[in-house]
Amino acid sequence: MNAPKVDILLAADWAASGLVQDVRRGLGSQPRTLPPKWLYDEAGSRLFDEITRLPEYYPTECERTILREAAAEIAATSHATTVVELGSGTSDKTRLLLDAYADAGHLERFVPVDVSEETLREAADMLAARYPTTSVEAVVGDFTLHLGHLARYGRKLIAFLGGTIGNLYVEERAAFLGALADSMADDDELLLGTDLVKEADRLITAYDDPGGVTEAFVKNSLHVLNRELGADFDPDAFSYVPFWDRRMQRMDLRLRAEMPQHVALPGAGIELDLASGEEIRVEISTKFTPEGLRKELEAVGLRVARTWTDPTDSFAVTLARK
Ligand code: AVJ
Repeated sequence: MNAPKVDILLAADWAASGLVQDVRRGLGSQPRTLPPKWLYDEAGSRLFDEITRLPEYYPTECERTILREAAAEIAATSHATTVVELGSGTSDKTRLLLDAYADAGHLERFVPVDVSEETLREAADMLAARYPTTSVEAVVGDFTLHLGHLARYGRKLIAFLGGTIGNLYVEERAAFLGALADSMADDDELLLGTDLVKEADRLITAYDDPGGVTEAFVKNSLHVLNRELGADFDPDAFSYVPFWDRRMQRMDLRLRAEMPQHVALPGAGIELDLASGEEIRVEISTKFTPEGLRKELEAVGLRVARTWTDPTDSFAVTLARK
């Protein structure tokens, strides 16, 4: 069997030192924020997986519908022999794409990139068994830091699915897309999944499911801080506040302190005094229009070759080239 290779690009202290930095910078200043990558420890990855199966959370099914329809065409017109997936998680929907490439007969290598080593190892084993003639070369890495690593693969399609790009702030997104374009050779391709702007009701429901799975996912960030930094957050003292920021066209997911709180985070060497009603932003999820996205891609020298949307126009998958 073709045992998967797993390359670890994250330094042993990546989580420790990165989390400390992010916590000092983000929680220590106003507005208080925490980058969403810290949501994906083992429990968080499991909760996110559960979110993708909620009826209220439409993006996963919409993107799956699109990939089911578009995969054969993408594989048939693509020259790629390597498929890279950024933020690959379980690579669940990606199998539709990999199946199509495998059928088209030119998939030499699959490179899933994710920060979660456990999730990645599990996915890599499953994928290596499913695609016996494809070399699975997993990378434990941070897609905002390790794009340079990808330049070594020629003729590649870089898939960045699920709408994860929506997690980045405007400036971060521009820097990320620029670095992504830099890592691409002239005939490389980008396949980008983005959630689309839509009525606020539908958006809010998708991020505020009645079963509370999303709330548990967002609150898990406090458990991560308690465990990793010896912090003493009381997750029950916070309420979950998701709202649609119309001006910035993004969902803004926050935790609000329901009473004044003093929190020590010894691992980061800081203490916080939170007033009653004070909020911590744990995640943003930006929504796009096809036109806005086209402009952002063009700004970094990428041309849109084709955009697919699902029948409800909820989600888009865009194929772009240099
Ligand atoms: C994984 C970033 C695409 O923004 O919809 C889902 C994360 N957070 N529900 C999203 C998420 C709460 C998700 N992404």
